[in-house]
Amino acid sequence: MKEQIEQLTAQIQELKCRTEKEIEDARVRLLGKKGEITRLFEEFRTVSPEVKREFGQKLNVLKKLASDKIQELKAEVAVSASAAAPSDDVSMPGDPLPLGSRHPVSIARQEIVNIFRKFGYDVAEGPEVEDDYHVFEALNFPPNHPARDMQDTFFVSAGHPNPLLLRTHTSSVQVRTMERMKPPIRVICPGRVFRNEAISARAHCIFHQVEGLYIDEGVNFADLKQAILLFAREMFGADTQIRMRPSYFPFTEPSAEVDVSCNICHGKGCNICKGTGWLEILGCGMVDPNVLEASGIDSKKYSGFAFGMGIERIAMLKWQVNDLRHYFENDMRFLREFSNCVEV
Ligand code: 2NL
Repeated sequence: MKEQIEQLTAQIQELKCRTEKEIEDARVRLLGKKGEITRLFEEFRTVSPEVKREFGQKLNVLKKLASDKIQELKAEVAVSASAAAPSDDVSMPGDPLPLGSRHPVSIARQEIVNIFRKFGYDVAEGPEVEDDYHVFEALNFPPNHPARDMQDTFFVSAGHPNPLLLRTHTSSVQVRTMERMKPPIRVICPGRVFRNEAISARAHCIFHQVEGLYIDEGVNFADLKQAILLFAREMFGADTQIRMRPSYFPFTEPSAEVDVSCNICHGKGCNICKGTGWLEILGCGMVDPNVLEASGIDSKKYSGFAFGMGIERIAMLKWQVNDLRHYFENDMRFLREFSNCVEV
């Protein structure tokens, strides 16, 4: 028995395997139910009591040697298998990242701006925190106009002769453009505006506007009407009609509100146009001479028109969204509806 133990010890120390199958065969041959070491343990039961202790220890050492060797061989084969495996193919396409999409207000703004860029307008931007002068004073707002009230405007610093406030329209950007440039001026001003209003399906305290301004010698109301008609046809379709209703703004005279023919019912009357066949899209007018003069433009030589529209409102009409609050709540089910809309 002693010889057998020595032989097996040498054999195990020398043991070499190249595959998992060879390791498993060796394990079964040594430690399996009918394996050589298992058989020695059976034989051990019959040895004389004087040598039992000696052989017991030797057999335990042998069994441990065998199982350690099997583990060691398994680890070696695993390492060489991974080294031999083909390396990662770096030319494989990567896992796609889920892409977000443009917000509908952003898509509508881009469409509006692109239409006016085609007409030759430049784009101008300006600060959201403005002063009273550029938002109200230079735009011919009388001193006690309700828009100048805390009720309607968010003030940043009050009690100052020219307080800071959050702009209530982007006209202030056009005022800054008139101060900086000589006519001809053709400019479009998209941006975020703020009004102290209760939030509802039709109003929000933060929303977006595009305003436009055109100043040159001899600009008249017919030019304004044609610019708005061409814009409406680009935005809502080639068969769109417009109508103008007299209105009032402190900064334009005369002023008008513009409706487009309802692109849902084509004049028959539906719940979007409330049975009228018309939808209001913007306000406009001829720039008041006081406004031109306040920014250093000679109102005897130059005239101009201006217009302003709410982007959310245009986007609601274009995509038949019935509640403005959808644009601010970031509900993914709503936003995903626009994932295949791209600007023109
Ligand atoms: C509306 C109406 C309007 C203007 C904005 C403007 C700007 C300057 C001079 C004169 Cl610098 N006018 N802007 C004119 C008429 C209407 O907006 O309903 N906006 C949502």
